[in-house]
Amino acid sequence: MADSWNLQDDISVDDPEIYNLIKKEKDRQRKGLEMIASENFTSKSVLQALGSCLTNKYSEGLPGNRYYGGNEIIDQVEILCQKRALEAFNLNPEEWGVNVQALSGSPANFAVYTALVEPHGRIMGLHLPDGGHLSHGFMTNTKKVSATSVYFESFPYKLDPATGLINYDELEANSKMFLPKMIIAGISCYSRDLDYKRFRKIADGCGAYLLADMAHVSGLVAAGVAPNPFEYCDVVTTTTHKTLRGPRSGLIFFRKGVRKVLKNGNKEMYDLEKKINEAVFPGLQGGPHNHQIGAVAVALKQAATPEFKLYQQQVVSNAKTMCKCLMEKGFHIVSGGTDNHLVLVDLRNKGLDGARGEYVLEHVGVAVNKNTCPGDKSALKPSGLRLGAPPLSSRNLKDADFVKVVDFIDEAITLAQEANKAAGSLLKDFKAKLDGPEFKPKVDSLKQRVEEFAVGFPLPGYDDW
Ligand code: DSN
Repeated sequence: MADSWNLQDDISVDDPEIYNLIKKEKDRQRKGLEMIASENFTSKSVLQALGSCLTNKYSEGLPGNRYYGGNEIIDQVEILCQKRALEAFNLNPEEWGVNVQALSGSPANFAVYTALVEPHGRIMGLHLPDGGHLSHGFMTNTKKVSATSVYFESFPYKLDPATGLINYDELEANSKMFLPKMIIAGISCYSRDLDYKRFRKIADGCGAYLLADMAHVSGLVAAGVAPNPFEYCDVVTTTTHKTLRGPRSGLIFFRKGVRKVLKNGNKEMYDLEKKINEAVFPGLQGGPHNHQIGAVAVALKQAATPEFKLYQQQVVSNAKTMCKCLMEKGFHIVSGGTDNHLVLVDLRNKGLDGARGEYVLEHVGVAVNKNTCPGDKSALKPSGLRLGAPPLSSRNLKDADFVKVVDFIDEAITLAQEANKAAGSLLKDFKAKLDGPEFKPKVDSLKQRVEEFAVGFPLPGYDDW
């Protein structure tokens, strides 16, 4: 016993309630098919770093300049994490720096706005119902939903509903009138590559900073299978737990050195580093989460390996196979395809909406999320489903396995269509019908087959719990 509180140093004894809930969640993850596009299964080494003594230490400040003593080892952890972050994206430390202390993606974005946009300054991000993220400034006509829209003035850009692609022309025209201080090139649900070069031209046309929020695609970027935002952007943020396959955390990359050469030959220098570092701490956060920083460092080491590149290539291949199979089965795919790790399915031609699709899939052990599609009137009543390939690719599913996964999805959606026809228009009647005697046996049988299939693919992480 290493603890004077009569603890047994074994969670199963010290806290059986939480232990059993963790076991149940592990079982759910193992027996189901996780297809949330923003999730992944991280490695055991990352989990080991997360569960380490690094969590015990306060270290406000930056390496070499802390407000607390005893940080000589923590400094080394953070410096190594910074070094690996720059290496993972092939960045020259003379041209780019990185802050690794942001607790996750939304705090990272808010820190960037706090640093570079004055209170109530203007920003433009992709509209949330069109595939943008809350933290890019989402608000409705009745509510400023995200703090970003409370403290900054946000004007969204949108998709062309006919093509499902970003309407860059409209963004350009609106940016010339709105004159934002910052344009955000980033997505939460958009299956096509972003045209960072075009974003740069638009930002230059209105004198804005260009921020890429590459959270969804950062693993693909590190592996060179998605366009590289660093070529064109001033600042790049990312979470570390999506395609990057690390722990939950956030990174902020910022440019250093010459911003532009003026007409008179003088150089305008970037001044982002101090502003961004100070916005993170002391501006918005206290002590960094050192266990996360250590675990991010572990993930970034993995991201520099040839195996990681192969994994990301497989993620994209799996997403494309999933997309093709869905289309062959009559599903409508927004934008007509995918370039990355996700597929957005519009269920309107199936007579269903996202809530019904998500419900039936959850009941057969397939985890997805309902998502808005172009033309949806409300973010609260989305027509589609977002399906992602990263988590199942981490369980080593290949293209042929995704063909089978689509068969399961199609079978579930067909059940939902039948239940919906029999139920009438209310969601609660649909749920009752699906859970009732006519459909429950069919749902349970499909869940059983999904489970038998899923357990054939081991989960990364701890084997014992
Ligand atoms: N929940 C993540 C996503 O799905 O994009 C980010 O907030």
